[in-house]
Amino acid sequence: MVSRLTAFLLPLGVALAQNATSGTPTYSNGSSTVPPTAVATQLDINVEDLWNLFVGPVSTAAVNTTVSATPIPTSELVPPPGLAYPSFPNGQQIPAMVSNSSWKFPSGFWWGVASAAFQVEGAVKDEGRGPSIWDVLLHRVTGFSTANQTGDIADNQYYLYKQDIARIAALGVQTYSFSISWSRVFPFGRGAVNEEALAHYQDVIDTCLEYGVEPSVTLYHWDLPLYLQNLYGGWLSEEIVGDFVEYARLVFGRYGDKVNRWFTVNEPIVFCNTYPLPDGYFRDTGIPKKQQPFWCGHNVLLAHGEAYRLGKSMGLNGTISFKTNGGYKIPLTNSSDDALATQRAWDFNEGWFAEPTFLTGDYPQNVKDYVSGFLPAFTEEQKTMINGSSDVFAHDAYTSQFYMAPDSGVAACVSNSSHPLYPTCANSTYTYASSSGGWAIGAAADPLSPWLHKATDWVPAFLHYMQDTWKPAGGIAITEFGFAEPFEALKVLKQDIVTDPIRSSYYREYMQAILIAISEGVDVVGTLAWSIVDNLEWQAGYQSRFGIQYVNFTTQERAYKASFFEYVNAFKLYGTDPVVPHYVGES
Ligand code: PNW
Repeated sequence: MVSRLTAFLLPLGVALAQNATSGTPTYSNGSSTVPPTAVATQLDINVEDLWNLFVGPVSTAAVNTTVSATPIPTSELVPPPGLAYPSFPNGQQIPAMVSNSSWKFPSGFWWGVASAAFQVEGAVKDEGRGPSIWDVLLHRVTGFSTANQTGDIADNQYYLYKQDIARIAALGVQTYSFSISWSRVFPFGRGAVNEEALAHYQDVIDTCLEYGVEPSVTLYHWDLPLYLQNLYGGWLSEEIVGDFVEYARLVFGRYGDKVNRWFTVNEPIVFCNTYPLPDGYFRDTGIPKKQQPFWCGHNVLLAHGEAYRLGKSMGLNGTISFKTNGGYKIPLTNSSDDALATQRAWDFNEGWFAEPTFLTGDYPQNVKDYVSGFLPAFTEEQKTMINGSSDVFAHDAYTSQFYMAPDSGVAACVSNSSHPLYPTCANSTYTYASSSGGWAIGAAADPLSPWLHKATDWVPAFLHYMQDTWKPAGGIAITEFGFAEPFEALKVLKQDIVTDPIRSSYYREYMQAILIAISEGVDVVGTLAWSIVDNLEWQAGYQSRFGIQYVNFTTQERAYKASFFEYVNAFKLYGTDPVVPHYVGES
């Protein structure tokens, strides 16, 4: 018999039958008999089997039913003392210490906090959820996360969402942006629908509306249904396009009348670069490892484009957008090779997805030169479908970075496919050139998030760059930004943890940077702070913390950090629309 454990490695769609006369199994793909070694089976597998075979036992939380919310006591809503000061304002600037009258967030500006299903929900096996690739990565791949921590319980938001929504409502937060777990709705990613999951998200959306918070939904934030990875290689196969579109159809159909802002995929620049997945845990597609991110990107663009067109044809009122990510890219020196390298870095990151969706329906030339060697070219029809398929330029813009040519130069790298920096052929650093003093670009975040430095002084230039380069008709939204205070997980006292000076100044200065850019004519339409609560920071586990609320992962208690007040304060001072707290009780 074909082992159940190895079945996923073999081609599917070939039926296994017992030979009635000899008792030996024969294998048929419907037209001819094939040798047993090349054979797979159509396993009649249920969700429990998927868990048992590929993930194993999971932990469960003490609280495992939905908890009602209680009003947030006024004593918790007292802002902290000032933690940041403007630097040496001269006489003319002194009024700006209170408020700068030339700054304003326009009416209709939307702002809030964000999360993602796998990072906050926990309850991974409850109410029919199927496993995602992340359950396997964190349970089975030793060392994949820093301390081998899993998403099994996380913030238990699957049951605690009412209080989490109440807590942001009490500070007057306007939007909660969360993602739906695809493998809750379709435990196999396709086929049977799990109505319990749909009822759950219905209630999350209704609870937001009840507490005066606008729900905003991302369809895919990295938690690919495991079954689809093992069936056809997940994002590496064009088969995913149809499955993603059916998932979008169901979710748009159920919640389309209540959600104003949709995001299809979160940061394919990141999740496509998680391919190749670790050897031996998932189906091997045979696609060369170096090509895999680009096959993923190809299928993401098709899946997103079709889902966008579907949403529009269904008459959704709200915006539907694609979420890109990445920092501002600054040439390290003014050499022409550093300029070339910087352009290649834009092209192989933001440009890879932004140029097709906003400008041309196809890749930047530098990317095309590389991928045309193996990817199918987009047809004219596909290009038309992809071009113009994002209503807002939704960018997760945390930081900035310097770029420079590889030591051997850009040209030598581009013509050498075994160069370690090929095909991007750009080097990067967070440190100014030694001729400029060799300083860090800004304060470093937690060492477990080494890609992140506070570089808020580059944000106005970055916002201009986005507007000038991709010319989004619906404006720019910063759909994630945030900071991991260094060593926060090592702090012991709650009052020390919630006093987060670097994150606070990050939010203050980031909001100032947006106000400056708006006053200079950049069309910024919204911001989402990452994250509503400390949560599972993927491979960094619970050690690197991005919450603007603290979470005690033993008791699941939450507490506002000083940075949360800093963020909200920007809208109190400079918002056109009032900040309206909801669900505040007696202290
Ligand atoms: C985002 N970079 O990822 C994700 O959407 C979140 O799930 C995550 O928790 C958050 O940022 C904080 O890490 C990013 O290297 C990962 O520039 C890496 C980068 C940016 C965003």
